[in-house]
Amino acid sequence: MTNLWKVSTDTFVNEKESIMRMGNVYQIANGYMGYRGTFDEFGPDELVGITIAGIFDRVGDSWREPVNAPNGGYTRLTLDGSEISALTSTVKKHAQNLNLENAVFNRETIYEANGKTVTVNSTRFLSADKPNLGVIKFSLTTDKAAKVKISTGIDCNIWDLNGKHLVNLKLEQNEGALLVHAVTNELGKKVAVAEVVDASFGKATHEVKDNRNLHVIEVDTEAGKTYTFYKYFAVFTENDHVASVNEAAVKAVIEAKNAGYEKCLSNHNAEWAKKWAYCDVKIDGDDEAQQALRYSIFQLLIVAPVNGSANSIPARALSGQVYKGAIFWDTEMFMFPFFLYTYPEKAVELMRYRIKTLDGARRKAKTESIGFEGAFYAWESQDDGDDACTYFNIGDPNTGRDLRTHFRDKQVHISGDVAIAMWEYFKLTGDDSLLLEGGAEVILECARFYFSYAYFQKNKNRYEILDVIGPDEYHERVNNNAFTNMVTKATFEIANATVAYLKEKHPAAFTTLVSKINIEKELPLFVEAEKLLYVPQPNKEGVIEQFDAYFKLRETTIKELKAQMIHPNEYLGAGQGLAVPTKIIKQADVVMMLNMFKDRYPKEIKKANWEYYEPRTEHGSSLSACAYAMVATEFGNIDFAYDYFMRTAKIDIEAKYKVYVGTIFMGGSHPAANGGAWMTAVFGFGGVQSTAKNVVINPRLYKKWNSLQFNMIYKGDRFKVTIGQDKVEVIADAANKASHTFVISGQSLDTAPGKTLSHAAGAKSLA
Ligand code: IFM
Repeated sequence: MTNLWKVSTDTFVNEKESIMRMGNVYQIANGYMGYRGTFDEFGPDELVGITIAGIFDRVGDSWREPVNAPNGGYTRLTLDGSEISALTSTVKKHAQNLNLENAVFNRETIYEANGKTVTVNSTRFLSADKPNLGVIKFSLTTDKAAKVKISTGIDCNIWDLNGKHLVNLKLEQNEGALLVHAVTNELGKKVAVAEVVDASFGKATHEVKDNRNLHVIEVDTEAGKTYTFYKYFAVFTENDHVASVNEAAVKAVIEAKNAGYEKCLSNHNAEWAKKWAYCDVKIDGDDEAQQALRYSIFQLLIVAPVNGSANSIPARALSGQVYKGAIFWDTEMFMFPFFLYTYPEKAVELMRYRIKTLDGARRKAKTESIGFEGAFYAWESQDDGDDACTYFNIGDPNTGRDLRTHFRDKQVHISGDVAIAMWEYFKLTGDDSLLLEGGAEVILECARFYFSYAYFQKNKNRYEILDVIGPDEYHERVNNNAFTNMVTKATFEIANATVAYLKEKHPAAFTTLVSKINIEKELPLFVEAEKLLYVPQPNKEGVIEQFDAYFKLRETTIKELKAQMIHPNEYLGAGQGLAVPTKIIKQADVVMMLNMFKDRYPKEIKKANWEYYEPRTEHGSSLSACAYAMVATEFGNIDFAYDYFMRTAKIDIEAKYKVYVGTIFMGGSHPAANGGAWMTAVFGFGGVQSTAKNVVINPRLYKKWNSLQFNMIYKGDRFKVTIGQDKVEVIADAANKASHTFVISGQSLDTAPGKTLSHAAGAKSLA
């Protein structure tokens, strides 16, 4: 029987691409750093990466990207003088697994050299309890007596896409621990890695060789006897606000060593048990879907920002430096809902990140294009909120030339996406503290940006949003993109609601804010803009035109278009891209809007647009499938929804995604799709929609599923919801503070603390 809490393989394919993909599948992380699923003996060529969240660096004119730390998990052996490595030795047997329950990676490999075998078993985790800490248990067993040399320590040969980010690297020994410290190239930020080893069977000597800071232990092994040692490594950077990163790193590893492996592991496990207690989703009757969804949730949990860090989650999470480690709309629109419903303290960090980077968004508004007011958030946002997206963000593999893309200057929906998430947090938690600590300022500055961007068409008496890119990035510089206009309208609504709320509940804070950002005179304009902002409406067939004159574009099929490609990685948008003059779109756009604003459109409109746009959608972005899946559940195409749900949920566990767009390498994990998988399960098949007033559940379970069970938080109170084929059960936690209204299949019910509510309505009864 498949263990649905484990991902495993007994195959090792000694090829670069397979090693890269496996590095993603088996990665571990703890919000502070990610460690790719590579072997102990691997180095930069195998893309070993310990990517640190929230610290970025730039070298020369290359792209700015997150910093990878020196690898404190490094170990290499020789057996009777021969190097042991999966790359060069004979691998007799191999097995590896990732335990989703606690983010522990284990590999066991039997190597053969000189007529002898050595079995290497190593287990590692990044502490969920102490975010700077990594812990490894390493064992080796030879089948015959042998001379084994163990070199273990910190490898400073670092995998970088646009590095070398660490300069003035010093390799030292300090209080029995190895220490590597350096500063980042651009800002001179201090980074330190310490490592300590606990081996009872041999004496370690210190060696610095080939840019590695090592303990060397030589052992004459007895046949069949297992030799085990433990490694503790810690990464600290100046962002940790400690007096000395060097001292903090050394202290952390010594303390961990003193506590011991088992204690570190049990503390780590206790944290993981809490995470799953809040966040697991159970699908009864479909093991494949269960495992894929659980793996998706796992991917989100491992990269949830550390409390108090005000960090966010990059589009390729902590799987490396791909996409510059930047934060896109992916976070607010695809990952944030998961945290908001299950783990609000992490949702808070994601929003604090946007508050922290508000000044960057202001700078961008002022300097982008003709210059605007307010906050224009970075399309690719890093630590300071300045835009890491370049004007030439993709290379053409046919010509080798850089393509001018307008992602940075025209994908203006990003600001509204931020404002919407900020307001959702307030709506569903009822907690206004985030608004008061900067969220309201973010919202008003986003509205201010849109007002300065909007164009008033006098003859039509309406505001229009011109010259933008919607989610479909194949069509640049279009006018009145339905998605963008709707997001803009929603931003004005939210800004006006924020003003009304603050005036009523926090008049002093409101006055302070209005005077701080000098916005009083503009507030009535937001009210007018909310009313007069144009949003494209359905035509007589019910289809909403994606942007002005989209319907006039050339009709073709994805097959026809792809047949014209000269290079398999060719980008279909930008300039002369093949999709540009056609109706083929990259990803859900109108359908994304219908999903986001589901209350505003009837089923028939959703169906008409879904049927119109689906054949024209390439799903060239991992963000696309879940939007189509969710909208399909709304009008009853459950089989299609299921296929697209599986596509979304399996993206990272299967790792069959494309790894190049144009000339740009983008092989990493897909947390937005992972969030999309959770949303499709809970919002799509579960039919859950929370409003400021109540929680609505209109289930439409997939036929194969006996039940879907998940936890959710609403207004700070916890619920366990089980949706069966003909029954919905809601258990309100006994510790809840209030009773809330759940509207299940149209019936309004109250959930008092500790009460179990059971309602005879499920997918079948609705069908
Ligand atoms: O944000 C997305 C965008 O919508 C499509 N291209 C990839 C980006 C990062 O995932």
